[in-house]
Amino acid sequence: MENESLFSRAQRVIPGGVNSPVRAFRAVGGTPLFIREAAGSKIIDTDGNSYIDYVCSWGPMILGHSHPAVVAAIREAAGRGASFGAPTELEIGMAERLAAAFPSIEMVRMVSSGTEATMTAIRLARGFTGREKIIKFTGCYHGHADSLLVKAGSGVATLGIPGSPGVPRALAELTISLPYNDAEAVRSAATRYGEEIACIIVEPVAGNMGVVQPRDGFLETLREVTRANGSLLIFDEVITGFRLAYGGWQTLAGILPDLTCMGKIIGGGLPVGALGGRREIMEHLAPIGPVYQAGTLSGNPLAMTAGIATLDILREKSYPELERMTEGLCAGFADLFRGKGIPARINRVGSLFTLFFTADEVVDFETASRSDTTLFARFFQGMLAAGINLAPAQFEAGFVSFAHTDDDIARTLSACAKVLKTL
Ligand code: HOZ
Repeated sequence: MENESLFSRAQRVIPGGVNSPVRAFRAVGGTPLFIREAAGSKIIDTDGNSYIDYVCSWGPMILGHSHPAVVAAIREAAGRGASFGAPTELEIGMAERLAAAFPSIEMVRMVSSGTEATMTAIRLARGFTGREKIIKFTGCYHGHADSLLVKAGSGVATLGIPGSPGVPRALAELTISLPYNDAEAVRSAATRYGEEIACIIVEPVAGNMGVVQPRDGFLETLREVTRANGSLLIFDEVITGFRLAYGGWQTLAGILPDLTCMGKIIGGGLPVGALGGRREIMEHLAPIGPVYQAGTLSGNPLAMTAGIATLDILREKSYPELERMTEGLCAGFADLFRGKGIPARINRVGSLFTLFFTADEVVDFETASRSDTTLFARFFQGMLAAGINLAPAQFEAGFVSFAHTDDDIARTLSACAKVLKTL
């Protein structure tokens, strides 16, 4: 078995055998798939097994894997040089597209990952306001910068590391974590800390505790409170950007943050991140302003090319069609679980979904944590054996792409029906 031998080999030279913890399958057991190639809605592992893929590289592959136009654009750009450490016209094209798609963005700084985007956003908010405390929400994950690794979601929640060793206590104490969707908690924190708060950062639709939709009024409260006390509102749209609409959740909801963090889709599968916002704030970044940030691979020409090719195709796509497909999948899951009498809650927003193994409504990390993660692991393994690749942890989102077909959905539901008989 090639996967197993690669995993043993990997563990000798890479901590846990992986370069990002959730991939190690710790939450579900077994051997991670080592991927050989992928096309459309399918990934193929090194043993030659093909899977319908609902991870989609954790979001970026919204057009499906190896989209021919994106591949051609990358090939062509690679022939002109992989990195220059100097500006290119591509970066302007990307910034213009982002500014046009996000109503709150006037200026953009490209970076190389979502973590870099949120880390820079926090530094900028602190530099702009001259304040140090930040508010985040328990179970939201904004990458692994020190200030943000407090009661975080995704792998941090999966592995049960609420505050990571290595994060200085003095820094962690500046991060206040509140329950997601709890407007009252936000109001009382604002009353208590008021003008000490530099910013509130939030996933406008949470994806890293599993998918959780913001309650009516929650994001509006964040906007109101930050405006009243002079702090900045940061939307982390790394997952939601170009996933739910051409633009972000803000495009749909009409709530405009001061800063927006992006990543994933805007790199078309290549490493990328971006930070955007109002000119008066963005101009606090070096070289105009004093808030320092830099990167050798920032605005990398291959990443810009893949991102621009992806965005230009996406602009012509029908998001309602993607949503229809995902709705069909989730309705099918719900019927099957109901039919078997297995408690499940399926949260879906657009083409993002999570199947929680709990009878209770999931509105925040506390309710997400009530899921039966042992049952989730058995379900995951059953689905994988049946050729369906779901995220290997309960506190993650599933992703449907434009390459998924009705046949993929039907095959997924038929696999699910068989797996449920074994649970
Ligand atoms: N933190 C990512 C999920 N929310 C996982 C990234 C990866 O393993 O590629």
